[in-house]
Amino acid sequence: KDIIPPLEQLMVEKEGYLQKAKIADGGKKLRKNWATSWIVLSSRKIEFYKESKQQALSNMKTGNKPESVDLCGAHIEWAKEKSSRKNVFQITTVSGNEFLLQSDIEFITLDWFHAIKNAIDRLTVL
Ligand code: I3S
Repeated sequence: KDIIPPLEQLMVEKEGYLQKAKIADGGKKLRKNWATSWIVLSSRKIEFYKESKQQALSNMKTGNKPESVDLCGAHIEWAKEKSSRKNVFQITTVSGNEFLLQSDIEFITLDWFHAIKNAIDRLTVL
């Protein structure tokens, strides 16, 4: 049978490419490994795709799943000290996953930071 998710979960607020490095999983530190990710922000979650948007869309048929990050209770902060790169911010989830996100282009990074922060703040008020 079809399961229809609530409309708000389907609403994409922002999507695009950023550099991403996952640095902790469930509180356990991981070796930093930067890679380009296609990122989709909706009201409650962020999805990280390893591949390009086009590849991701064609992979959906084969059931290739993105990494999904629950924004409920998550934290976002600038993380200058975590990398030699510029424009780096960190998202930390309730489950103890930590992600660094980065772009060399400042306004792109700022747009993403504020879009994600707004989503997190809205979830906190609810
Ligand atoms: O915080 P670190 O350990 O200096 O991060 C660098 C390393 O993760 C490095 O990989 P290796 O662990 O294989 O040496 C990455 O290639 C670098 O990009 C990391 O530093 P930056 O400053 O780029 O985040």
